[in-house]
Amino acid sequence: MRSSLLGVLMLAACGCGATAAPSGPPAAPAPPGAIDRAAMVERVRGEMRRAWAAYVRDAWGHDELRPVTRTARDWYGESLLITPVDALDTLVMMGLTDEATAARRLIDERLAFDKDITVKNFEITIRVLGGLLSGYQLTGDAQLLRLADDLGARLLPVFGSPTGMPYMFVNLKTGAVSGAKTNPAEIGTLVLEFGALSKLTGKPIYLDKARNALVQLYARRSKLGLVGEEIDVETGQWLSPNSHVGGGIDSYYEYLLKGSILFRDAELGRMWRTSAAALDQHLAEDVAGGLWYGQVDMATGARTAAEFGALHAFLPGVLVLGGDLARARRLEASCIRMWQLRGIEPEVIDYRSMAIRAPGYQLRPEIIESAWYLRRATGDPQYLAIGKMFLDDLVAHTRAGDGFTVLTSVETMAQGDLMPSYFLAETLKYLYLMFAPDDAVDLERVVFTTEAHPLRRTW
Ligand code: DMJ
Repeated sequence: MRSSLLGVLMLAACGCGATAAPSGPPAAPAPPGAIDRAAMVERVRGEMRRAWAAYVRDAWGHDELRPVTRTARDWYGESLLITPVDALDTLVMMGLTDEATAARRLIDERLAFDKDITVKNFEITIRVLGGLLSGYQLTGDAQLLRLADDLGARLLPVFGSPTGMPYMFVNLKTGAVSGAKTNPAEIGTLVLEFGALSKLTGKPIYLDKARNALVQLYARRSKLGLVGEEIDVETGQWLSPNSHVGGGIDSYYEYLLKGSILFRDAELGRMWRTSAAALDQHLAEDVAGGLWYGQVDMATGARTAAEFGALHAFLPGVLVLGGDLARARRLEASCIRMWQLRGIEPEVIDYRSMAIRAPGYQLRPEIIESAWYLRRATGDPQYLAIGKMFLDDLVAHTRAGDGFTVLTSVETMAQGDLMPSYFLAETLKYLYLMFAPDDAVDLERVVFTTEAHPLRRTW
């Protein structure tokens, strides 16, 4: 079903067929003037169609595809259809109508949550709850909202801690919770999905619980305005003072700002501005003319490391949304430098020595997402050239059969064997948006979740 939200794009037949290139020194981006946006839209759309077809052929009905061995992976022994749910809105947005219909039918007919499995609340919220909600808004299929409501009710027990901050895990059948030691990202990256569920079902409890968790976490920030890496939701005590914008913390900051935009929530907006000022003051660091955000002790501000990586690369996009274009541009330039070290970004580098600390690449979208926000906000065509570079490099190094796979090392380009669901939900979606006409998405009313699910303010 074609999206009423995203408008009709002029899309023709698949233009896929790029072949693997030999690895070598990283390529420089093409001159911006040479980018044919319509042709790039077709290329990305072709890659999506092909990767989806690989999932259908080798992992249909399962959570994720292992594209090298052409086998399937289920996270919890039985499938929650994570890839179809995560990918549905991308298929709709790209106008891949037959594929979207097949995904939607599979979800309608087979997805059920009355299962005796213990799931990670954060991952199931961002991938499954978020995917059901955006799928519902894009297709009008009421079964998707019913499923979201059922899932939301089964996840709610996580908020039953003494502090109101969520436990990490919950059993979908029994409601038993576990995992009191958790982190800001898992606590603070729920308000968009739970909040939208409240607005669409008329049940305020979801928004109330998720928003309170965010407020409780913020209330425990240090005197410097920073949060640490690990906290106990039963005692409210910090277990790690390590403060940064990478994995385990990242999307907490993202949801302060995006929650304020989607729900027109002035208090969340103030919380974002206070936090962003603390990040700029204590984490940001200029090294050889480049801007980076490293690691400090949340209480003292003492620097503990100078590490940056693929997950940190969400920040330029959020800075764009927050109105700080200058920092966003400079930080994205650093991210691109990181990508060009080897022609694909590593998971973690030391930005002072530019040494690679963790060499894998998990098919992550963040650097592309940020480039898209910058392209939209600045109109600067250099981001189109950079988008093409990202796609060329992905095709050259991460294509596996008809799918794409993670790399165990960007130094050797050795491939692992997994196509994470977010590659279809996020990585290919942001590449598509990079080249698609800007009226494809109305950013005045649509907020993309951390998993790139577009939620539309209809309330
Ligand atoms: C996705 O599941 C989400 O973007 C999350 O916020 C971070 N990790 C992956 C992508 O890297």
